[in-house]
Amino acid sequence: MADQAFVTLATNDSYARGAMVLGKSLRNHNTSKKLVVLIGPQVSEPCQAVLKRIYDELKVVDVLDSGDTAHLAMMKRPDLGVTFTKLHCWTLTHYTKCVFMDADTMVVSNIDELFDREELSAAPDPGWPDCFNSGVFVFRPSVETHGKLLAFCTEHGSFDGGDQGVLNGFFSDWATADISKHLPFIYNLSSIAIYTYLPAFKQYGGNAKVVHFLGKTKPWSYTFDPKAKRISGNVHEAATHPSFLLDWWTLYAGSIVPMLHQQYGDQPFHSGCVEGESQSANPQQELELQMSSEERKEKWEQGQADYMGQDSFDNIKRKLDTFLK
Ligand SMILES: *[C@@H]1O[C@H](CO)[C@@H](O)[C@H](O)[C@H]1NC(C)=O
Ligand SMILES: *[C@@H]1O[C@H](CO)[C@@H](O)[C@H](O)[C@H]1NC(C)=O
Ligand SMILES: *[C@@H]1O[C@H](CO)[C@@H](O)[C@H](O)[C@H]1NC(C)=O
Ligand SMILES: [Mn+2]
Repeated sequence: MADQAFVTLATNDSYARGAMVLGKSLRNHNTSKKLVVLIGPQVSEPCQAVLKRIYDELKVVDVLDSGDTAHLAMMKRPDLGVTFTKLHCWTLTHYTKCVFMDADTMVVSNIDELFDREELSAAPDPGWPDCFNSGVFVFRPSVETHGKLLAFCTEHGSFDGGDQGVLNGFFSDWATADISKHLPFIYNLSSIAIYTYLPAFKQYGGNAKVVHFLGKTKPWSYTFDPKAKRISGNVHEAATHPSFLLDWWTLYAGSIVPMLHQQYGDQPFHSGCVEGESQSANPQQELELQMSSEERKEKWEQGQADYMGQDSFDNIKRKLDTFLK
């Protein structure tokens, strides 16, 4: 459908990598919708070129440069800069309905059925389930709504300093008014939720549709050895979403990095992929080796064991076997 679109936002080259993977994951699952990426003016030429190959439409949003109500709102609330850029999605009025997705999400199945929902549909935030999570939401572009959102921002600010606070304040009847606007949690399957409610993940996790890489460390902050299929970096965070993180990197290394190479040509750039030897030169960085036993114990006690990796049943059994012998 030409008048419906998935929309994402990339403010810089790091988030642009997330947007590339998200767009590719939507394409790979045969979406019939248009794909739109909003970018900040900092996104480099080669990254813009790759985004243009994946997305139908790329729009540079420079709130500082717009000279309109968004700029005025921004001058009153400079702290909400990225939020104003995100709210810009309401101005895409050549579409009648859109689904916004954060650049740190990835789809693992076709989710075009989300377009059957109405504004504002979103999934509950696991941290505070009477709030919706603003990483994935259904909306209707409208200049009028955009204006009201900007006015709301300047008057009330954001209770969490970001777009989720603004949107929950504005669409404040979400929790109570219409249950059809509550997306099932599988649309915001945070890796964290897997560990806080493991029995539910075992029951429903196979139906995951969207993975949202929450937390400070984003998939693109790690490095990856494509040959060994090994991720290295900050294990504190990596341990909470090992298999989805590997899916992200497999897609990125296989489909995105070749496009980046074509666009950068002879210019060097940071792909995040490493050769085998630099990996073994720095074994401390390897995923399984980095967490100290105290940190692991703490994670266990918080119910956040690394069930799929270091604390998997096979590893525990092996350890028990050595004691028994
Ligand atoms: C890129 O943008 C994100 C979100 O706007 C921000 O949190 C992050 O610090 C930026 N990264 C860099 C390297 O500038
Ligand atoms: C997408 O469509 C192609 C071509 O019709 C098909 O081969 C492929 O299996 C589809 N992919 C998915 C995930 O359904
Ligand atoms: C998903 O859940 C996390 C917490 O696990 C929350 O912080 C985030 O905002 C939620 N995102 C979406 C899209 O629901
Ligand atoms: Mn996010």
